[in-house]
Amino acid sequence: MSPRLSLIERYAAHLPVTARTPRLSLGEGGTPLIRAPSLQAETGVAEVWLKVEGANPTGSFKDRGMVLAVAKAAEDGATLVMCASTGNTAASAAAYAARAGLRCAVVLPAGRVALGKLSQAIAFGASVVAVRGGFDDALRIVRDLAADGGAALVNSVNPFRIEGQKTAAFEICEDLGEAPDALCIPVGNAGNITAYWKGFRESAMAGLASRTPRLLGFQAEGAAPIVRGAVVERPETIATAIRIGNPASWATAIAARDESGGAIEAVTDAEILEAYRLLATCEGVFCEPASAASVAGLRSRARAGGLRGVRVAVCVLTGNGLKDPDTAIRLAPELREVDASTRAVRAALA
Ligand code: AN7
Repeated sequence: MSPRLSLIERYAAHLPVTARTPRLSLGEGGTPLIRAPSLQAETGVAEVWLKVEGANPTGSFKDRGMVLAVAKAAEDGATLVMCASTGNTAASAAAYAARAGLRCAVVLPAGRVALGKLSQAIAFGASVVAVRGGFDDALRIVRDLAADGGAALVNSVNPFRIEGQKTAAFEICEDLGEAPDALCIPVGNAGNITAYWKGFRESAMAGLASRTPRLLGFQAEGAAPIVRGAVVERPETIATAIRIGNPASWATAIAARDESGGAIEAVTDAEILEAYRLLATCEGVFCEPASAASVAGLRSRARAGGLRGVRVAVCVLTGNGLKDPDTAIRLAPELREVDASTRAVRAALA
């Protein structure tokens, strides 16, 4: 049996790759699309599917775009890649840079990056700097630093990131044999909703689908600049991955929303955490809090009657639950500790 094709090889015809682009891969893409029966029963949507992006090599969708951004940086002769990050971009950049033999520098908001992501950036050997500020400050700083051309910037302002990430839309159309009616997706810096819209449009042009879906994007209520129509100076949410007040891909997210006939709405932290818990306990899928914003949004629209005409919905679960063990444990009841006897354990479980 031969191993499955890497993302760059599989989608080469749709990506800006040349004969000189390194065939870099850590096994990204080809993630599961699984049914969500509990959500179907609750929302009345006939088919609800989860696109489990936490199954990517570093545990988030970022790997799809990062493999291409780092490969292109290597092709261009770069020796250093750089990014700002709420955590997942940093983990992914650090991994692909290590694989490609490039150095990696990441700038993070101090104290606001989930433990799993920080461990990854460190383990993969990146130079990590935490700034006293938010993601938006970190992005401004790396844009400054990269402006002299000394480092390849691999945030989603890098067009290769969007190109790589659009492949998730191709996969969904291939797996369903058609585009879904609606795609629910968390929105932070807004690169991913931009990428999906490009991917769905190209899927339709390539004959993988006969139409395009409505894109339903969801921001956390305390970090919802696109919903409010204004920059949020001090974004706040438990979903640290999407704690972003001034998204870089704002304009293209609005285009995706409007051209697809969709919407970008806010969900509360309470709704996010309820969806997070339901996904794990009822569907057996452990995603990180930001990812659960897509399902929180699906549920909130279902309650409000906002899913009329939607027979097939896909929720993008952008990152793995293991990324943020602190949140999982903080929500759980205290762990009980008893004597190491059958009797004591039976009593504790009763
Ligand atoms: C799990 O890693 O911005 O709207 O620096 O990690 O494309 O930004 C992460 C974003 C959703 C939002 N879900 O995607 C970063 C970063 C998870 C994420 C998003 C992120 P975009």
